[in-house]
Amino acid sequence: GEKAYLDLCQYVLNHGNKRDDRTNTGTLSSFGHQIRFDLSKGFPLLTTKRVPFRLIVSELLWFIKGDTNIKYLLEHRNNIWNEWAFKKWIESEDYKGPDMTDFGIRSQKDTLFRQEYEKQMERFKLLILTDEQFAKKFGDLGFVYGKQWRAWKTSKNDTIDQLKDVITSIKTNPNSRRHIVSAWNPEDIPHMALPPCHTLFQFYVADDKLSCQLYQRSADLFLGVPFNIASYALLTHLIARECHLKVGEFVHTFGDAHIYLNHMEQVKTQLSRSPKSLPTLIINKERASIFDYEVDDFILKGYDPHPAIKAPIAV
Ligand code: THF
Repeated sequence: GEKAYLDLCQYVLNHGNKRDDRTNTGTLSSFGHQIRFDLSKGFPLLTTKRVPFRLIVSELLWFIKGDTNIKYLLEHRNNIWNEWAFKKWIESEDYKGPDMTDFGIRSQKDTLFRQEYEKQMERFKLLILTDEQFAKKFGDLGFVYGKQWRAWKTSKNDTIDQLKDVITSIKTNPNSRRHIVSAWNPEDIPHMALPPCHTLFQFYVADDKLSCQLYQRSADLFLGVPFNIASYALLTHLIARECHLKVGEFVHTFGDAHIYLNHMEQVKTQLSRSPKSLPTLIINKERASIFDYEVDDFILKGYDPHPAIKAPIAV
C-alpha cells in the first residue's frame, strides 16, 4: 500500500546512489524493488499529497485509444506530455522563435528565460489545438505506449493489437501465464524521443480476481510513480470489469527507482505526513467495451488527501 511507497522513497533517500542522468538533473537511485497494492482495499491514489486523478484518467484513455498525439490530452487540459512534443518543434526547421535548447534545466535557473519558455509553450499549445496540420506534424509523439499497445508493427507489415489480444486471452484462458503486453520494441527504441518507462505488464487470474504486475525500468518516484500506480490500478479495474472478474493486486516492480535531486525537499515534506484512508473508484457509466470509456465516466469517492506538493519535471 501507500506505506510501501513511502518506505521505498525513504530507502532511496537513505541508501540511493548519487548518479548523473540523461536529463542532467542528478538523482539518488536504487536498483530492483517491488511494492504491492491490494485493489480490493481501496483505490491506490496517494493521500500524502493530492494527485490529480483526472489527468491520470485522460492519459490512460489516451493510451487505450491507441492515440499518440498530445492534441487529445490538451483538449482535456492535460499538460503532462507537452515537453516531449515541444522539444521536437523547437529542434525543427519550422521553429522561428528564440533558442529553447535545454529548456527544462534553463527555465529552472533563469527567470527571464522561464518567461520566454512559457510564452513559447503557450503558443505551441494553441497551435496544436487550432491548426490541424501543425498538430499532425508536431503533436505526435510517435512510437509511445498507445502505438505499442494497440498497433505493434510486425516484420510482415501488419499490426498487433496487444491490448485486445490480452483481454481475449484473459477471457478464454484465464490460467495462461502469457497475459503480457510489452511496450519495449527494440527496433523502435533508436527512433523514440523517450523509450517506454513502463516496459511490460502481465495479468494473472486466481479466485475470480485479476491481478496486474508492471515492470518499470526507470521510475521518477516523486512525480511519475504516483501517476503510474493509479494508472495501472485503473487499467486493472477496467479489464477486470470487461472480463467479469473482481480486482486482485497491483504489483509494481522497479528497475532504476530514483528521486531527482531537485525533488528532495518535496519528498521529505511528503514523508512527514501520515497516510489517510483510500478513496473508492466508482465507474458511473456502463460501457460495452474498454475502448468506449470517456473521462467523465469515473468518480473517486472519499478522496481527502494532504495538499498537493509542486515540483519541476525533468525533461
Ligand atoms: N519524465 C520524467 N522525468 N518523469 C516522469 O514521471 C515521466 N513520465 C511521463 C513521461 N516522462 C517522464 C510523463 N508523466 C507529471 C506527472 C506525470 C508525468 C509528467 C508530469 C506532473 O508534473 N505531475 C504534477 C501535476 C501536473 C499538473 O497538475 O499539470 C504533480 O504534482 O503530480 C512517466 O510516466
